[in-house]
Amino acid sequence: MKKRLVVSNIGMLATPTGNGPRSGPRQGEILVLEDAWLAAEDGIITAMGQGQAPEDLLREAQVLDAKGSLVTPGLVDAHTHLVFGGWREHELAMKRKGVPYLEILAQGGGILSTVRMTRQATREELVERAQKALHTMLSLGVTTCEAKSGYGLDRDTELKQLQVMQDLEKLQPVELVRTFLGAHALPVEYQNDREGYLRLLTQELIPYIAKERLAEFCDVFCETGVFTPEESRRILEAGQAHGLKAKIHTDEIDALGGTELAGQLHAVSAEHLIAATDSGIEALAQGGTVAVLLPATSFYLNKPYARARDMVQAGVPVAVASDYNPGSCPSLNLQFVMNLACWNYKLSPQEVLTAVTVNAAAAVHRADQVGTLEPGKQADLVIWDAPNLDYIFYRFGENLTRTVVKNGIPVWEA
Ligand code: IZC
Ligand code: ZN
Repeated sequence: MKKRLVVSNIGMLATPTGNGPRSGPRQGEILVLEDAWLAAEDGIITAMGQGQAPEDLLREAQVLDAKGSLVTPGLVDAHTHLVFGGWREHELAMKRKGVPYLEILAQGGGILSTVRMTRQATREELVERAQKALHTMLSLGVTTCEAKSGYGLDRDTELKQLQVMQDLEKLQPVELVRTFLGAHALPVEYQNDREGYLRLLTQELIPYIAKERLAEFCDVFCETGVFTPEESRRILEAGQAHGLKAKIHTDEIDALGGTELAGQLHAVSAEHLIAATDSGIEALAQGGTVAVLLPATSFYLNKPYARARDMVQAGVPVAVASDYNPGSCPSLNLQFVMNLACWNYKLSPQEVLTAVTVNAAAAVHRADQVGTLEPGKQADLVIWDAPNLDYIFYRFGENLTRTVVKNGIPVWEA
């Protein structure tokens, strides 16, 4: 027999609609149903409507009473460095003195410090640390999460990180999307042999990871002192040739041309974009690339905020994500990220809701499955301790979820 869930007594159901990214004025168009209900069978939404939920649906259903509250799709965190071997609080004093992020990296700290810790950690230790983070994310409303490798920078540790993500899929309810980020930094062993590392990535690791289906995306950190746009092109094209879809970290600090590259390659997403220029924004619009903006990183690095309004204006679909990592964003709180997006990107609550649901789903190639509440989509949703959409942007700094549902199953309760 089918397992049925009915969410009744919804004060406001707010959701974007459709199976793809929403851009321009459509980014802010949300379907709002007041006094609503929603039904799911075997984890898939089958019906929704207004007024009392139909009697025949309520029979033999698990009923969740929303008590007049707001219901939205489950949140999608489209950019995280979830699996890492340790924190970098030892860099706090340096950061407070104003030593720049790239200088800490050039001195062998930053990403390279996390690489040392991640190489030393066992698979079990990495699973335990990431599982704890996922539990907190889930409590904050996140039901799908992208996760990047990139703290191994050698064959065994990169594979270990991706395998940890596979392990986590079986241990907890948050759905993971795996990204290979072997091009996160040049490892110390290859400091005098860039070409050797590029060959390792493009000729060995990418083909193997694609063949074993260990990742769905290939990503590169295109930045001053890290990988050039030419090197990024080589890596992403190798990924695409083997079936790994392209993502790129670009214009986080300097605009080198990585954003234009993203558009040219029709990358699924380009991420950070703090320093993006007009030509970069135009390229994203042309390429159909989702801009994944990370406002908590601007907050933490004390940097400007990406030009979100200009991107919406130019017709680029904007997603917003956490960038959870031990260096530039040691926070996984997507609700805080939503507040920042509202205040510092000047996006409306409706635009931000789209940015953390269907546009984030599009950035991880899942928009036909998650990111909206509509028949046929997965029943991933949040019942908020809030009466309407404005409320969750107006409050900040504490968790406002009441119940989180993944695939039709309540998996977290306040
Ligand atoms: O560990 O510093 N920007 N990669 C690119 C990061 C931030 C994560 C880190
Ligand atoms: Zn990142």
